[in-house]
Order: sequence, then structure tokens, then C-alpha cells
Amino acid sequence: MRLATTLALTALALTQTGCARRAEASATMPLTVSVESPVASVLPSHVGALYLRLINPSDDDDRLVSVESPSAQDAQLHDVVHTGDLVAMRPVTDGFLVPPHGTLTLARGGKHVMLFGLTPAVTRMTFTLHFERAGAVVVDAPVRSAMDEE
Ligand SMILES: [Cu+2]
Repeated sequence: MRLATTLALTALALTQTGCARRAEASATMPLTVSVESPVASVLPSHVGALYLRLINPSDDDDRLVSVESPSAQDAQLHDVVHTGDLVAMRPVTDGFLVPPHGTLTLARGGKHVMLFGLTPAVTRMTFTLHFERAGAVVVDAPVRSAMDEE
């Protein structure tokens, strides 16, 4: 009985310490992932991809978990998988890791945000990137025709 109480109090103390440390970290260091060179590359079929570079200035892993845009009915995280001569896109379910003090580049032929049901004939699109730690980051991207890129 006494042991159980002690354990419960210890668990409570550990939880509270964890919370205090987290609050302190966010107060002294912004956990903001920054975004460089965003481009929405769009096909005539209203499908496209968002390419950009993510920079994580913090000491911890972060993860891009989802993307949304008022200009797209759906946005999915995709990776490109090579199997022999075959190249296929595959949805990623556990997000894109952005390493501490590191970058992640989403580019043609690799990881990208796949866009479906795009609003036609716009020159810019706004995206909200949702990160595990950094939270929501809003990005304004120019729109380019994918047909012009090759
Ligand atoms: Cu894709």
C-alpha cells in the first residue's frame, strides 16, 4: 500500500518535471521550422506537387505530418520508390523527418507533397504545414506548370 502510494507520487513528480522542462525549452528557443523555395508544380489535370526545403534549427527531431491548402481538395505526403526499373509514388503515413540542425528537401523525383483537386488558374497557393513539434507553419508558394519544367 505504502509502496503503491510512493510510486504514484514519483510518477506524478516525473510528469510535472517533464512539463516544466518542456515549457522552459519553448520559452527560450523557438521550435520553428523554416521553409525555403516553396513551389507548387501543377499539371493541367489539376494534380500537382509541392516542393520546398525545410530547415530545423532546434536540437530535436521534427516531423512534417500533414499539409492542407484552400487551393487543394487533398494533399498527401508521398515518397518515390525505385524497384528495379519501376518507379512508383507511395503515400507516407509516418510523416517526413526533419533532423535537428538539419534540412529536408522535397523535390522532383523524391519526397513531395502530392496535391489533388487543385483550383485552376491561380498564380499563388497558400499551404499550412503541420509539424509534430513546430505546429502549424503557413507557406505562400508560386504556382508553376509542371509541363514547363522538362
Ligand atoms: Cu506523388
